[in-house]
Amino acid sequence: MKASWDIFCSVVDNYGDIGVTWRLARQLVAEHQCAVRLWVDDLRAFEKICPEIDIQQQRQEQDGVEVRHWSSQWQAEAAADVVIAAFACQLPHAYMEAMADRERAPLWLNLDYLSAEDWVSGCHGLPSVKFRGVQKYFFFPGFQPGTGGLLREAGLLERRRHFQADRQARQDFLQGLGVTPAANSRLMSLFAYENAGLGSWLEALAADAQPTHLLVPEGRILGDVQRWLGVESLAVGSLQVRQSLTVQVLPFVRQEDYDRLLWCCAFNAVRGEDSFVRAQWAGQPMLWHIYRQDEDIHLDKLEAFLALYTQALSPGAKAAVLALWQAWNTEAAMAEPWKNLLQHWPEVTAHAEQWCLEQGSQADLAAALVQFYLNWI
Ligand code: TRH
Repeated sequence: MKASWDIFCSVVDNYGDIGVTWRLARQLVAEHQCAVRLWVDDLRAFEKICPEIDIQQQRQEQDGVEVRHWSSQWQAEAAADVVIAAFACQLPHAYMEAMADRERAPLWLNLDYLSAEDWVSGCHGLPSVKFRGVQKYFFFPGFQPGTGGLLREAGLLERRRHFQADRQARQDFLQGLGVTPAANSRLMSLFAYENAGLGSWLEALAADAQPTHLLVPEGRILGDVQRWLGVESLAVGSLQVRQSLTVQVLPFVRQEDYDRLLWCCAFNAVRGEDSFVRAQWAGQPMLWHIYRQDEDIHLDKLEAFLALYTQALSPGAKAAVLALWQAWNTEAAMAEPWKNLLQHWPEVTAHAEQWCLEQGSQADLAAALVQFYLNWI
């Protein structure tokens, strides 16, 4: 009999919570034949990354996943064999009682935030709290052996390479979004939180000898883009040219298309957690805008990732990547770090693919979760 899985997703803000859990739910169904219910408290956020979601439905099926609206009026439900609380969300009390009432207790996991910090492999898989005899465990995604790994669907890297090698497929995809970059321009994407450093970066791109076509999905960074352009409004579809720089605002696309967008670009600025991982699978140079946390603790996470990511780079390229990422995440001036990165472009590009290969050789997060369950029973 198929193991049943319940994944609980509380959308705190943005799209990372639903982005990660939706990906995981689909993969468990498609690749591990699990019966998955995904409980989501904000179907509107879900709809943004998966337009088929009907926000009126309490219960619907998408890609083999039973999607349930997790509303404040909890109806009694039997607990599944495996229960995942994503990002430390609090399960309904009645559901926890149902877990404890099962003849055989379920495997209860907290799927944590992604971090490259050293302590992660030491804490991955450790027991956490107990509820009426039901033990909860920490499950940490990560980049190093001994962690839960990263979400990566079977065949993803092959599909990505195939697409990147197919000029027509890329062209068709971009045309579908209304994007027709000039042949000699550098295509880049920009998905980020508000950032006061953006203006100096756009300035440098505009003054560059090589043209840049910058694709900006609608979202939080648009205000900064608009200010720099000096325009009254900036809607989806807007296209603005300033010297060498073309800025184009894109609609928020479905999750699969966002992958393709990343695959088309020579450089991707990403944020949060899920787009950050997807940019790594794109095998192209990237820039991460990390999700800000109190007392700047996110900067430790940033440094931990950078230490790993830049390990194999030459001293010059390493310094260039560090300077650019640190400037972006402290909202400092971006022009000099960007120009410096361009000096190391071939090395940084080759390294992005190498990093992707290394990460891709490890077990993926869904497979690691299933293995954890099999070991546990
Ligand atoms: O939206 P985010 O900023 O989410 C954040 C982070 O996960 C953060 O760690 C968390 O604490 C906070 O939410 C609550 O960035 P992230 O993680 O990249 O999620 C964005 C999702 O949106 C991702 O799954 C990709 C998807 N996406 C689309 O589907 N279409 C688009 O056009 C774009 C730009 C993104």
